[in-house]
This record gives sequence, C-alpha cells and structure tokens, in this order.
Amino acid sequence: KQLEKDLAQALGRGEFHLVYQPQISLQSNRIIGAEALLRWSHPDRGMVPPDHFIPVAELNGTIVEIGQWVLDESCRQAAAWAASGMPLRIAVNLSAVQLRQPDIVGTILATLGRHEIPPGRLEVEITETGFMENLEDAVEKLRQLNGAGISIAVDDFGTGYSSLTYLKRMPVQHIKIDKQFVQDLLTNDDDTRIANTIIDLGKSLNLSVIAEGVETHEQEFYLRQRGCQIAQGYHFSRPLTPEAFREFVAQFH
Ligand code: G
Ligand code: G
Ligand code: MN
Ligand code: NA
Repeated sequence: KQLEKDLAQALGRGEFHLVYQPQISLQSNRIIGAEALLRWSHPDRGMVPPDHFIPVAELNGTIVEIGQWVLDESCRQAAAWAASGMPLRIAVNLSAVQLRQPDIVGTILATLGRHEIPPGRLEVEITETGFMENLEDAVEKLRQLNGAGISIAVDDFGTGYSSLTYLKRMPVQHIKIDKQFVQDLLTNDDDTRIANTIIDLGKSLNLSVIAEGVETHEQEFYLRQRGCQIAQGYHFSRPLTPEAFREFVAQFH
C-alpha cells in the first residue's frame, strides 16, 4: 500500500531514470541499438527493481503515465545520440496495459514526432501475455505501429502462452529468447533445445532472434554459430547510464 502511494508520486518527484543496455549484432559485431530499462530510486528503500513495482503500476494504472514518461525520455535520449553521430535504435518495453489504451498508437507517433525521431529507430517490446488479452485489438494496433515503420519485438519469448499461430498473425520482426534459457544454454540440454528451437522458428518465420542475458563468451560463440542475429547481456555490458553508454560506444570495436 505504501509502495503504491510512493509510486503515484515518484514521477513528479523525479525518482525515475532510464539505463540503456547495448544490443550487439552477432554478424557484424556492431552495436545496433539499446534497450531502455526503467529504474526507480526510492528515497528510503533505495533502488526498487522493476519486477517489484511494474506489476503494482499495472494494477493501479499508473503504468500508463510512467510508460509515457519512459517513451518520452527514450526518444529524447535517441535524439541526443543522433545529434552526436550515434543514430542507434532504441527498444522500449510496452506494458499490455499501455497497449490497451485506445490512443496508444497516436501517442507513440506523436512522441516520435515531438523528438523528430524516425519511426524506424524505435522498437517496441511486448510480452506474449500482452498479446493474448484481446488479441484482435493488439494485432490491429501493432499493425498500425508497424505500418508507420516501428519494429516490434516479442519479449521473454518461450515463457508465456506461446502459440505459433498467433506469431504468424502478428506483425513482429524480432523475438527475444528469455534469459532463463540463455543462462544454462551450454549446461542444460533442455535449454539448449529450447534456444535452438526459437532460433529455428525465427528462421522459418523470417524474424531475427535476440538473445538476452548473454553472460559468457561461450554463450556468444554458440549463439552466433547457431544463427542467432543479436545479443545483449552482461558479457557485453550491463545496462548503462547515458554517460557510461556514450563511453561504451566510443570504446567498442
Ligand atoms: O531491468 P530489469 O532487467 O531488472 O527489468 C526487469 C523487468 O522489468 C523486465 O521484464 C523488463 O521488461 C521490465 N521493465 C524494465 N523497464 C521497463 C519499462 O520501462 N516498462 C515496462 N513495462 N517494463 C519494464
Ligand atoms: O525486458 P526484460 O524483462 O527482458 O529485461 C531484461 C532484464 O534482464 C533487465 O532487468 C536486465 O537488467 C536484465 N539483464 C540484462 N542482461 C543480463 C544478463 O546478462 N544476466 C542477467 N542475469 N540479467 C540481465
Ligand atoms: Mn525487454
Ligand atoms: Na525478457
């Protein structure tokens, strides 16, 4: 309850910030973009993990306002990067609750316009559960976003109610292998098979696959030779502040 009260005031008090985790092309070894991740520094509790407060924000609806702030701030950052010669794609997590807002498509496009970000530079990450509630409505909105040039990624792939038929109907370009399958990729046969299956699925549906939670060189090597296109994880970099991200890009080769 107290958390809920604090959450309602956190935005106004400037307690949120974003960190950015680089996404690396396993083919070109280049940084192709970054995922924006929300952080809340609570005045007393310190850093509250998103896993703790996002479900609360989704239940009481504050995620709509918070999510809009995330989108705005991400676009502001992307514009700043572009202005300094780093036109990177930015991936933003979109809650199912946000996707359900009737004006979400217009809101996203207006935000891009305000910051003069071409739609092709934004990627929206949706979880499978986000798709499933009111499938028709979600498909229609994602079609509109995609039609405008925004790319769509399915986050946490393999952990939800995956159905191959809905994937075919969805206008998605990327699927993200959840980090739980990457963690033990090389030590657990089931996880190896699951990761392989997702990579093959990506191939047959012509989607590129992003592996998240890549922590070792061996995992990177395996994923590359197996045909996974993009990776992110501590092996490359933790999520970084804007300043640290800039430095990371400058040093990366
Ligand atoms: O940053 P971290 O790996 O701790 O994130 C944990 C979870 O919180 C992830 O599932 C991530 O998708 C989610 N998350 C992080 N930032 C945002 C955000 O801005 N909006 C939403 N809806 N979820 C986020
Ligand atoms: O959006 P999603 O729920 O997938 O968010 C990714 C989460 O994974 C973030 O909370 C991020 O901090 C975390 N993360 C990113 N890279 C790694 C990694 O290499 N290992 C682990 N354990 N977590 C990671
Ligand atoms: Mn994500
Ligand atoms: Na994920």
